[in-house]
Amino acid sequence: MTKQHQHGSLLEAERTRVAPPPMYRVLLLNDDFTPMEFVILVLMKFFSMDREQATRIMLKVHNEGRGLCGIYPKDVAATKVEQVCTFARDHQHPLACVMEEN
Ligand code: TYC
Repeated sequence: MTKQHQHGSLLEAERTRVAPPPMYRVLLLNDDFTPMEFVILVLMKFFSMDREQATRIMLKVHNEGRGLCGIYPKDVAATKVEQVCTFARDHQHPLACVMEEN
């Protein structure tokens, strides 16, 4: 279909444009047992942060109870949560990771 094809007064490309996907925040939650270094490693491994960024987010979670790791489409956010939860369980840490619609 050409760009010139019209429906009503709208060009086809305008009429069929889709909404952006809903985005989800991925958050880490604080607990009293997971080692700070483990949380830093999680943020580096699954959220592609350097050590400085990861340390800043870890301390924010430690001091404020929760902290933002990233914002992603639903399937990507769900995969991050699953990866973090599995990695934490595999190492016997209670670290919790959740997603929330933006
Ligand atoms: N509060 C933990 C401690 O003092 C560190 C920690 C930080 C745990 C962030 C979880 O998401 C977390 N060892």
